[in-house]
Amino acid sequence: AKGRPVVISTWDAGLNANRGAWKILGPGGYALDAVEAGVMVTEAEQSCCVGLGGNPDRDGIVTLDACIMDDQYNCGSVAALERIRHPVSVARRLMERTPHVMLVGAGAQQFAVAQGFALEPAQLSADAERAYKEWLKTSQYQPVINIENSKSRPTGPVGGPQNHDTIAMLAIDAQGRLSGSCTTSGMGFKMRGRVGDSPIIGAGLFVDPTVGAAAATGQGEDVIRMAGAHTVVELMRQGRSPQAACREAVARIAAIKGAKAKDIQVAFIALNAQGQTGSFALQKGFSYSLSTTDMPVLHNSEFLLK
Ligand code: SD4
Repeated sequence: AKGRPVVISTWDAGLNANRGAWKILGPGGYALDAVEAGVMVTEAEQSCCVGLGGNPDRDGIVTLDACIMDDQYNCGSVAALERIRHPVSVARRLMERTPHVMLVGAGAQQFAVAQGFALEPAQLSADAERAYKEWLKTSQYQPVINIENSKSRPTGPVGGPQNHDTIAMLAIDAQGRLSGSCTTSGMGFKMRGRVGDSPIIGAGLFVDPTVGAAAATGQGEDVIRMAGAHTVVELMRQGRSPQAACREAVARIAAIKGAKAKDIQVAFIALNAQGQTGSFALQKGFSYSLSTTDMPVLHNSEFLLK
């Protein structure tokens, strides 16, 4: 529906990302441009979990996952992409300039370079280097709820968000066009080649312009197994509010996991075609950033396990 623009994104990193998106949405720009520019802000920040400053896989290599989807069922995705600063832009280029939806690993990097994206040094950020050395002491793969590695990354960037994670963003522009994006370095110290939900259309992100959009963060494997973002959109299609749809999807994951639900975090954000938003998490601690003006507001999400 035509009206005021809205942007919703995951975690506190979403505040800066939303500001980036609003520069485009505020003056009447296109939602797709906004969700790309928005998460590019986070990709460029030094953080544990998004972009080249992120924590590496267990072999010490940073591999990035990202995707984007517009208001006409077009989508693009890259997974296990190395040494490229803005994976979301590579995903968009793939969507717009090729007949394909998804490229992975060396092929994704080859495409990016051919499109003029710079091949960055393979070097880890200082924080990631420290976290990786710490992790190597035990080499245990145990994701920490909410922030897979806040304990190993206590010192965030100066002035930057300390607590952030995968960024997913959904936007509707003044003309009522919906778009979404998602970008991450994935779970810290993951197995080499592991791909999470974030670059998988229908799991980490889904946009149906006639219904709404949804995105996920948290333990990607558990989002993939129930087609998370697509499930949220289908629940909205059946008449649920964005909030109720997110809650029902989280409840489904909790039912699938049973007693193990307490060991993971998953969360969804949603935005319907009328501009209404919702969010729901499995555990306490998920926050999301919402913009309906140029001043983004951080909200604590409702959650299931009390
Ligand atoms: C993944 N969903 O790779 C992402 C990471 C994330 O909280 O959101 N972590 O599984």
